[in-house]
Amino acid sequence: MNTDWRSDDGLLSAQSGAHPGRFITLEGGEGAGKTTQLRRLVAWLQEQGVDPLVTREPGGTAAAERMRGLLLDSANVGLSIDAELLLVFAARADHLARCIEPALAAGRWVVCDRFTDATYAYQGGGRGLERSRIEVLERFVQRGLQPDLTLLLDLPVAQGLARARQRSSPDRFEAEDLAFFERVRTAYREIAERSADRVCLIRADQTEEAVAAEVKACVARRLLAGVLSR
Ligand code: T5A
Repeated sequence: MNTDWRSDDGLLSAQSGAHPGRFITLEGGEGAGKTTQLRRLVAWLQEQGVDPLVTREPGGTAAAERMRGLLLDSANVGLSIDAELLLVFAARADHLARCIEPALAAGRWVVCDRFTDATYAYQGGGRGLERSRIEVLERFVQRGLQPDLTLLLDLPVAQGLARARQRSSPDRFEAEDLAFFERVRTAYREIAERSADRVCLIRADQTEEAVAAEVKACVARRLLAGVLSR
């Protein structure tokens, strides 16, 4: 990913749009095509007159990007699971306070590559952490804030890993075994079932164009109808 994801607080307030802020997240396993679809979605939203803030997790602020570095660095192979979970939420707390919440408060749309569903999928499903421990931190850090819409790109694990590994050398997560990623996928699919009102499950084993068409249809149906009819 080459995009500079850091937010600039001055820019956020200067660019607040006329539409009420909406919070969209993209989720999925490794190599599911989130970044590819995020770029397409943002370009399409701009055509519709919505200029969203584009960000990612872990990361999105200078400090959270440094925490991302710690989380992804293969040198930290022995990092404890609790430390991993706390780092994920420490990064999220900074990202929310200094990037996402000010943008939403200013009426701006936010499109974010991964959010807390990834914690339930990777630390909960993949690492086997109890859901209740994640819920405590979610309540503490998010104080009720949830995405308005989550686009979950679902792909067989082997296919996603092949795509991801073709592109770059494995980070600390990508070095996990197949069973880890099968648990991640199962956890994501369970989230989609449990939160069907928020999550759109999209088959990602299609062409980029076909996936993009489903993404647009989902956003138009769930979020844009009110905006376009004004
Ligand atoms: N993490 C994150 C946690 O453990 N807990 C958390 O709470 C959070 C927030 C972050 C890591 O952190 C972990 C999970 C992750 O391991 P990341 O960079 O966000 O890392 O996640 P990755 O999945 O590693 O991101 P990738 O950039 O590798 O995958 P994407 O974004 O899903 O895929 P993308 O778009 O880069 O595409 C990958 C390749 O596939 C091709 C693309 O051209 C590219 O080469 N591609 C397609 N090929 C064929 N058909 C299509 N439809 C295609 N779409 C894309």
